[in-house]
Amino acid sequence: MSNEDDVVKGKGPAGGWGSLKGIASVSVESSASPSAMDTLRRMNKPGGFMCNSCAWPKPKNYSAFEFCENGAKSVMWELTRDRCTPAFWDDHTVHGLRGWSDHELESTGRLTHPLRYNPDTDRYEEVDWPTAFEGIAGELRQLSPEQAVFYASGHAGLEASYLYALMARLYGNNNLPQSSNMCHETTSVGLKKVIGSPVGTIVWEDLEQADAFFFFGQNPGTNSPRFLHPLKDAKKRGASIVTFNPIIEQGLVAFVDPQSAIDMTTGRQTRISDQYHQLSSGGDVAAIMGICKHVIDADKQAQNRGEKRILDVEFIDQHTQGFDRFLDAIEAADWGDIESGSGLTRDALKEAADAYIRSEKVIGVYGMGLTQHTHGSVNVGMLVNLLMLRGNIGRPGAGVCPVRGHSNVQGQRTVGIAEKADLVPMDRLRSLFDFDPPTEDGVNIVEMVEGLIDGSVKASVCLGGNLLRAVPDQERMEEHWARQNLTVMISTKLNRSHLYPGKAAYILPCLGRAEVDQQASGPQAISTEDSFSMISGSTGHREPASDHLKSELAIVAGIAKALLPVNPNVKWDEWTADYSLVRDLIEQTYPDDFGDFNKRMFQPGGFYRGIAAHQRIWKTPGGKAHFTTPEKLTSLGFDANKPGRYSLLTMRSNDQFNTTVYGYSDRFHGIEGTRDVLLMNPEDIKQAGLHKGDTVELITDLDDGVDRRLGGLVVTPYQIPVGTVASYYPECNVLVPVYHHDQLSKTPGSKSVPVRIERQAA
Ligand SMILES: Nc1nc2c(c(=O)[nH]1)N[C@H]1C(S)=C(S)[C@@H](COP(=O)(O)OP(=O)(O)OC[C@H]3O[C@@H](n4cnc5c(=O)[nH]c(N)nc54)[C@H](O)[C@@H]3O)O[C@H]1N2
Ligand SMILES: Nc1nc2c(c(=O)[nH]1)N[C@H]1C(S)=C(S)[C@@H](COP(=O)(O)OP(=O)(O)OC[C@H]3O[C@@H](n4cnc5c(=O)[nH]c(N)nc54)[C@H](O)[C@@H]3O)O[C@H]1N2
Ligand SMILES: [Mo]
Repeated sequence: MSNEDDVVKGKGPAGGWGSLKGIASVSVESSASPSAMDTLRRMNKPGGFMCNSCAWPKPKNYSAFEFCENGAKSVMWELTRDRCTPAFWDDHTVHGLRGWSDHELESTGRLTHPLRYNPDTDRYEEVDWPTAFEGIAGELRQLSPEQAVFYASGHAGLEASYLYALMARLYGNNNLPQSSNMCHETTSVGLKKVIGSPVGTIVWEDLEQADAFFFFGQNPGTNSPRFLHPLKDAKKRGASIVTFNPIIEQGLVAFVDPQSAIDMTTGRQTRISDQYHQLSSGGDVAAIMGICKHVIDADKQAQNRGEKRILDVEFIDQHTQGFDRFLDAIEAADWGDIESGSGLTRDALKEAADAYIRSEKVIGVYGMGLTQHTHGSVNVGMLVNLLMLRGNIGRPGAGVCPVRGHSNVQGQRTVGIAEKADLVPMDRLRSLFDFDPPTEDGVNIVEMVEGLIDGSVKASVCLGGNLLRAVPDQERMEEHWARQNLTVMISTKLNRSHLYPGKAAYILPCLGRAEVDQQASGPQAISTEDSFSMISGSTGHREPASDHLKSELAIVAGIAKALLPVNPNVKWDEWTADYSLVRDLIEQTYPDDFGDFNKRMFQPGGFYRGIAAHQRIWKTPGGKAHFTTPEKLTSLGFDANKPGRYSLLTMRSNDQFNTTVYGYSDRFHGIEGTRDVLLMNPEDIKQAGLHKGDTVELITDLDDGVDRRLGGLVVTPYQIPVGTVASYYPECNVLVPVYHHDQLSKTPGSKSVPVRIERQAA
């Protein structure tokens, strides 16, 4: 790096006083009520409510404060005393609000009343619930079922999600795309392809036994901070942590436990990563190939010396297929290609391989850094290859750990929010509800976007989320979105998706997870599934933000009842009155996963729904786990060596949850007061004839006739590999072409977008 002093660096450690300050600042910003702290104490514990932020599991033996900076911010944000009432629209028009930032829109506070858009005044106006339900149903009834889409962001609980999927199928389609289509669809498809299970294989106890954690493109400090506690414990018992990430993430460097009085007063830090490999964007296939090559070498040497094999030959023989072909590819792989593809040296990869070989039990952790690439599924397959060489799947202390995003994103898939018909037990639905479920696959997000562009999608119902801001090709999408006959958003806060209303448009405000959900039979609990497939009950205790809110389940049932013909087996009112009846239906539909659902949902730590690959049962064609052989040593879908082209990685700040921007302090990345930055290696800055502080525009470097650009970004020298640049999501979504996605799962390639850079007048 040319001038070390100039390089912006993150401020660590993760946790510590920084995290308490972070919570405090959101508490002030969001004007959370003073009693919010009491609510936080109930979080993630039996009898309390489950965090509405990420899907990281809860331990059985919980501590006094079983929450993190991230979760606390998310709850405070929900418990704000600010309200966005119908009177807000006296002063604002929909078009006028388009100039507002994501932060400003959500800062208006909780939505309080159902609203309908009035095109004559360009404002949303209060509407009563029955009128809203009838209006929505009327629009949907005029369409043929394939023209409407039912999106879900991973917030809503299992009960509401089950009914939402049922509503779509009774209406007549499987158009049930979900936020995971932009996220871990690579896992749902790519991991399932190789091990037969679409989710991770580890459970909490495995975290307590692992000898090593290999992190590929997952950032626990920002995105799943409670993970840092088991990592701290792992370090105490001498486990190794090896990280592959283009960016230095503070949470993977050091941690001060905010729950430990001693650590907090002495500032005692736990060093997290023993090795930190700053590979190039999209360099994982090459990096893992290099590690595998070293492992194979070590195995040969062990054989020559007559020592114990390094490979788990028995596992490979009994449990896998495709090994010989993969072995040929390892032998054939050229070190020059591995080094240039990964941006790492042969020696660095040897160091990683040595740690891998030394460790009996290894967990491979991954996130968006693997999934969001043109060849994201190949990445996932490669990580599984590495783990399988030494039998590191389906035994205690070992396994694959995709860290999921939204708190119930995995669970929604489990209970039927799936666009692929064969993932759903349609026969059971047929016999339970006496109808013919649709057999054709529905659309995923990419196909929905294509349908919006070509006009075949005419109505969108959104159970949570901010889809229009989260999707690729976002700017192009806005005009198409607004051309729909109907847009319906079930939301807690105002966001950008509300500002492009369809010809008929409704915002339906719902209860938050921490709030009391009072129904005819009494207060209701809901349930969620975490990243380890544990199901937990959740009970809200707070007074609702407004008397006019309905629960997500009641809203879904309200629309469904207005929309669908009467069916004696379909009892929307009874189900709304008593959610335990819905859990009975879930149990009847998925008896293997949800036995004794109502009885077990409040078990500390939740109940395990059981994952086949965890027990080395491979639900693949052939009944074995598959080694996969990559065609190329990169997960990029473009030539990264073209002069003037960079690979753009879209990143998250620790002051945001997806499109919800709490504030402008990203201390872990050392960026304060702005999000309009472009992180670049100092060498790249020099090469491009730029200087620190220049204002530049990013232009998507693909020749498809569409001009995609994002300006106003300030050049910021950063510790990031040459050729890789970074800027924030969701702002960068205007740059991601909709067809730029993982080949297998269609997950958008948001971590490697080919861009060029142009200087702008300041
Ligand atoms: N505070 C907070 N928490 C969140 C969220 C949030 O926005 N804010 N979002 C939630 C959701 S929905 C999700 S899905 C998860 C996302 O959580 P993560 O999966 O951690 O997602 P990201 O932070 O987008 O990316 C992870 C890491 O990948 C690295 N990376 C980028 N490109 C590459 C690459 O080519 N190779 C490798 N090895 N690494 C790469 C990035 O530098 C980053 O550190 O977090 C959830 N939790
Ligand atoms: N370039 C780029 N694009 C990305 C990503 C990336 O890394 N880079 N990440 C992708 C990922 S991983 C994901 S998961 C998607 C996220 O996409 P979404 O899930 O669609 O977006 P969120 O920002 O999580 O949604 C925020 C909104 O949800 C609503 N909300 C909050 N809580 C609740 C609740 O309890 N109930 C209901 N009904 N609504 C609620 C609020 O109105 C809030 O404005 O974005 C994807 N897009
Ligand atoms: Mo996500």
